[in-house]
Amino acid sequence: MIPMANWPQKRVLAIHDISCVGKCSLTVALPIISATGLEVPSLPTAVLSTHTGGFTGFTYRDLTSDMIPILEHWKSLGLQFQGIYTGFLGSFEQIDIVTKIIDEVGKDAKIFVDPVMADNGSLYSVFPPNFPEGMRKLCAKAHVILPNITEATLMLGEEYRPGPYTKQYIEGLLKRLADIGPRQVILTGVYFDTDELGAACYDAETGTISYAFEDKIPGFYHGTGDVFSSVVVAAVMKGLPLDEAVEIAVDFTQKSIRRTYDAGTDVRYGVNFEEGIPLLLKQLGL
Ligand code: PXL
Repeated sequence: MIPMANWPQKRVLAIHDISCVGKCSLTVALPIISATGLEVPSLPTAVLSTHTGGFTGFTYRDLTSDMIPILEHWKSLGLQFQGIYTGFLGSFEQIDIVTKIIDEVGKDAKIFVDPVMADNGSLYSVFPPNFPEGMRKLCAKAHVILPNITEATLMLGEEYRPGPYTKQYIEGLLKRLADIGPRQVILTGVYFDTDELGAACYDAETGTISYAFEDKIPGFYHGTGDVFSSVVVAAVMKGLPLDEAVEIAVDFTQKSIRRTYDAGTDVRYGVNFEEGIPLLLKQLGL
C-alpha cells in the first residue's frame, strides 16, 4: 500500500456549495479541475436546488454541522491536501471551520480563497453584513485570493465604484488586498474601456502586475467567477506561473460566455464551459 506521504496524484480539496442546477461552485470546480488530472476531494458547504442568482424559491440546506465530523474523519485517515480551494460558504460560522481545515489538513497546501459573497456592488442576500470582515480574515490565510471588485471593496471597507476603472485605481486595490496577507492577488471584473473585460494579477513577492483581457460579450452570466477561478487553480496546481494561468482562465471564461451568448440560452442556467475543456487541456500542455 502506498503511504499517504507518497501519494502520487495531487489532491486539491474544493470547499463550495452544491447548487444542483445552474452550473457554479462544485458542479464547475469538479469537472474543470479533475479534467486536468488533479484529484478533487470535495467538501460541500450547502446544498441548494439552484444558485441564488436570478431564481426564486430555491431550497437551501446549510451543512455547517457536518463539516467538523468530516474533518475529524479525514484526520483519522491521516489525510493532507496539496491544494485547498474555497468558494461559496454556507454560513458565517464556516469561516472559522475552513480556517481550522486549512490548519489541520492543509499544512503544506497551496491555499486559494475565492471570497464568493457579492457582485455588482451588493452583498448576496443570504449573507449577514459582517460576512466581508470574516472573509477578510480567511483571505489572510491564503496564498492566492480571487475577489471581484465588489468583494475587494467590501473586504477593504471601501465604497464600491462602477467601472470603467483606471490603472491607478486597480493597482491600488491589488496592493491593499495583498496587505491583508496573500502573496498573490487576482482581481476579476477589471475594465478600462467598455469593449474589453478581464482580470488583473499582482505578485507581491516580485512586485509584478499583469493584465489579461478579452472582448466583452453583452449580458450578465452566472457562475463565471467559479469557471475562471477553477481554471486558475487547476493551472497553478499543474505548475503554470500565475500570469499565464490568468491569461488561459480569461480566455476559457470568455469562450464559455461566447458559446452561451451564441446559443441564446437562458443565462441563469450557467455558461457552456464543458465544450471548452478539450482546448483548455491543450493550452495547459496536457
Ligand atoms: O457563483 C457564485 C455562487 C455560488 N454559489 C451560490 C451562488 C452563487 C452566486 O450567486 O448563489 C449558491
